[in-house]
Amino acid sequence: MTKKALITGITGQDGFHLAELLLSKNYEVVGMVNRQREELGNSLRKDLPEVIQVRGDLADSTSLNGVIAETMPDEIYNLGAISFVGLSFKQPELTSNITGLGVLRMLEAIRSADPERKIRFYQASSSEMFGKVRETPQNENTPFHPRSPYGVSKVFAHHACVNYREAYGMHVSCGILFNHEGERRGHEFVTRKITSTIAQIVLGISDKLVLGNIEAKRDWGYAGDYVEAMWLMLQQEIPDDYVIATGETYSVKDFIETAFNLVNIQDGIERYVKQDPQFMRPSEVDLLVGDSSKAKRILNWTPKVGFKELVKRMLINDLQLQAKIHQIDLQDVKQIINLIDQ
Ligand code: G4F
Repeated sequence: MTKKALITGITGQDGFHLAELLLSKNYEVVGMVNRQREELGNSLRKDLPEVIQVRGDLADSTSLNGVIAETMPDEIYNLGAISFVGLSFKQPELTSNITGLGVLRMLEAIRSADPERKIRFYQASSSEMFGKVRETPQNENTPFHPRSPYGVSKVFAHHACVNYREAYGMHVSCGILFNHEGERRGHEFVTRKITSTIAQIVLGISDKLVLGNIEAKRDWGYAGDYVEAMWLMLQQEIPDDYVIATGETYSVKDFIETAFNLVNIQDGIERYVKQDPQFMRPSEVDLLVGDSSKAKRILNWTPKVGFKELVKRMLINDLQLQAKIHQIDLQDVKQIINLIDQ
């Protein structure tokens, strides 16, 4: 029988990869889009026309009740959030409302629409919850110490999920996902900012890369690998929480150096990187590295794309994109891409 999945945050990076995966598994995929994201919804319609789009907003329980009652999906993946940590310092209330309370609204809507507890719910928890880390590497039992309004909201949402699982017997699983990137990453995130600016530098369109703290270390994986873990979590009879990570950590500086090296630019950091305090955060997460051995043991999940391959994919994608935007002959760009791909 065809399964039906509802995805919130369908217009984001993970929403796209997950929808693609579920469609390949013959799911009927319903994506929830809010009014502010209508334009992105239209472009998703071109890329993935099979996805049925419904209007709903995590800030509005009435709309959530309606979406769930109308669709009655087998699985719900809650990827919707204000997901940019930097912005959460500027809009803490909005972030708490969507990223934190929005999850409670979803849980309540499911609880009343599905008394038989048939719906399985996935919550996008985050490694930002570990914040000022208490141990390294971080696993499912590491205490939380969030360092941003975003992290605080994710901790609230995570605890609400655990509570609804325990109190009402709901099938709720949380994926504590470490940073995951790729060709569809938003330009506000550091990896995409780096690869798109370096692509511009290579093509002579830009001459500087302006960043904040480049010493911060992250465990960076590929988004396409991580959505598979989300799906695997909801295929388990017993709901649970899982850390999803590569187990390797690199600084922002390492990311920049790797990207410059791939296009054969020596001393790229000295020549092009400028620091601007506007990109610094009032409190920073200095080091993240995850231990995903539980996911490996129970879900049989391991990441496939390594760090260098991730940087390569993002850089090639941005070179092609920038060439198209600036009407640069693709033949010239192909030579650079061949160099990267060696
Ligand atoms: O790319 P970022 O903005 O990602 P961050 O803050 O680690 O959060 C991402 O991963 C989380 C999982 O751990 C998700 F929950 C969250 O939704 C998001 O996907 O920043 C990475 C690092 C930070 O330390 C930041 O201070 O890069 C540093 N950075 C330095 N210059 C910068 C910049 N970040 C951004 N976005 N822009 C800069 O110019």
